Amino acid sequence: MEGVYNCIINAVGKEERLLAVLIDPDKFSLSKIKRFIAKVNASIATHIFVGGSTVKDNDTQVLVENIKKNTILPVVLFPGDVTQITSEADALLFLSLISGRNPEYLIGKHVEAISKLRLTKLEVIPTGYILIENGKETAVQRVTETKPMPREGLNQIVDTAKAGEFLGMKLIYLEAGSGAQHPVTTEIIASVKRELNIPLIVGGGIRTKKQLDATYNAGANMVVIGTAFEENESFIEAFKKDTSHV
Ligand code: 1GP
Repeated sequence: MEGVYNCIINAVGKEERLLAVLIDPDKFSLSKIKRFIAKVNASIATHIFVGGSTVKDNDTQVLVENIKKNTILPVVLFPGDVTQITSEADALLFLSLISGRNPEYLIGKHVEAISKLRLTKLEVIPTGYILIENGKETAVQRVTETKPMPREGLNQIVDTAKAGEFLGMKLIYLEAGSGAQHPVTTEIIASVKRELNIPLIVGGGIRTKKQLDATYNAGANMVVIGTAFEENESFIEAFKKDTSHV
């Protein structure tokens, strides 16, 4: 298999737009999974992300097993904590919260994760994770005890993303936070994208097709949507694959 990261790089090279559906094991009941994943398979989604801020031990593993049984899409862990690492997934976003200054989320959790990762074949993708202020406090902010970056601090956001790239991170993820009131602005996305030579992921608070398109048009290579699907499972049907030319 080519590997999740190489597939992303190839897709970005072809200017394809990637869409990750985020499933939070804490908020998504297992009984709905089969039906929901069938809809995801029929949509333009290219990846399934799994993770949450507060997930009970084992829930992630059971959820990932169930997802894998029902799809060939790559399943990528987007963990809120070390306990969410499970070998059933294809890859792991090894997140460094570079917008914050809490050493636990810059190196502490990473060291803690190694004894688990040694036992898996997960593809580990170093990812610079940047939390941007969105109008209300988010779970990431609470759990990590870090402040998001102010939206008006454009230069600081761009420099942070570039520092992540220079530190060797392979992806940059601009995060407004789950259920954000305001998604990351197109100005921030475009400014960061201009400086980066690695793929850009954007997520948080995207609830409409219009917002999704605006996010891609500003320069996001991959967009992550979770809450909008949690609140209304049928929303995924708005993203059906166009099969008319097949
Ligand atoms: C959260 O970026 C993701 O970490 C997705 O956010 O749940 O608001 O879509 P939403």
